[in-house]
Amino acid sequence: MPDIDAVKAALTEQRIETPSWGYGNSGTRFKVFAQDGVPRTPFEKLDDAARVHEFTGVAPKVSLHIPWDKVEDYAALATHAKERGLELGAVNSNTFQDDDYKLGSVCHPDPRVRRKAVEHLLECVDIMDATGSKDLKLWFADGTNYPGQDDIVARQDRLAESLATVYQRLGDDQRMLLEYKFFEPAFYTTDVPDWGTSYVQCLKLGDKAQVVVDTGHHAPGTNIEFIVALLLREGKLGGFDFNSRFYADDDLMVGSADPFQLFRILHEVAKNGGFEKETNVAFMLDQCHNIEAKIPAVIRSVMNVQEATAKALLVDRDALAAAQRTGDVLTSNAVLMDAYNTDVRPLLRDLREEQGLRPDPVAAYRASGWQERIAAERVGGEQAGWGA
Ligand code: PSV
Ligand code: MN
Repeated sequence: MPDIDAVKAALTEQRIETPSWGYGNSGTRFKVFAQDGVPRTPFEKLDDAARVHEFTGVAPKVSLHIPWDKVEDYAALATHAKERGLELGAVNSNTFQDDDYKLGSVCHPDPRVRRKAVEHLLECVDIMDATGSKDLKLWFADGTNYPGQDDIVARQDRLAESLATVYQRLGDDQRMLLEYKFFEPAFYTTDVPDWGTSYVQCLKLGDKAQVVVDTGHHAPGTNIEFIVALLLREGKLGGFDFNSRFYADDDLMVGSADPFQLFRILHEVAKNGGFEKETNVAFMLDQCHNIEAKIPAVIRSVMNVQEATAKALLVDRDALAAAQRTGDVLTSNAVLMDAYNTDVRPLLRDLREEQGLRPDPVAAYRASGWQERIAAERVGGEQAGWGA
């Protein structure tokens, strides 16, 4: 049986990075519903992220999105983070909200547009230098809508050339994390649609390029844990963008749609060394809270990752390996299900109390008065949201 102290130690060391855009207004293409107290600046987003860390103890890192989080002085933003016990995490590029990018960015047929996109990515690395961020996270909206619209292979070549330019610019301790998504906004071809395409591009670039698995970016029924196991085996899993989906890229709270899938993914992470510091897997959230209160939703999401992690760490791996060796299908499956069916909430409550935290982070946040305070104080100005 797994040693409970070792499980608790691993849970204490786990770090879950939250996205700056999760604190801002968001919605669908039909409507963005504004909420009271939403941050107006990247500094205020960090103030909210600090509450998530205060009540969970495991969320000190915040991913930025450029230009949504553009500021005059990035060192000042990093200091603001540090003063609140936070660090700035991955810098996410944005090459999808400019008219020039109608036919793509780094894969665009026009070299001028490709250059413009690459310049933006290089600017993101400059920002990383100023903030101390280690990861450049790339998601490209590039693709085509109609058969014949562009040359599939030529677009891969342009992608490779653009990425190589940015790769050369990375510092020794900086990484490039290449995300894939099977469709949307392009509907016929997407230039990085799957883990294989991302992997092939990263392999050519070198060790500092790794794949990001956004759990919402697969066709229904895809076995995501298989992809995770395979990437870990190849040393190419850079991190996760966690969220839940029912239909498309829904960006709902992680673990809400399919907690069993999240457990299966984290079991492969645990089994294949993905929780070891040296493996350097970034556990990030990529979510939008369109109708629910944002800060408690981020807290809930962090807790969902913790619960699935605890269950994954509780798998009796010796018993599992023994059953697998003897081809005992039923026992193998039962060992896994025993861990999944364990109620880990008491363990996590105890752990929080041992760390001087309140056992129920959402209740603690609600009782803190922060929500009322920001609703009263953050009046005037422009609330952060898509494109801001
Ligand atoms: C768009 O699909 C997306 O959700 C990607 O997953 C990125 O990680 C995120 O937006 C931020 O650009
Ligand atoms: Mn993502």
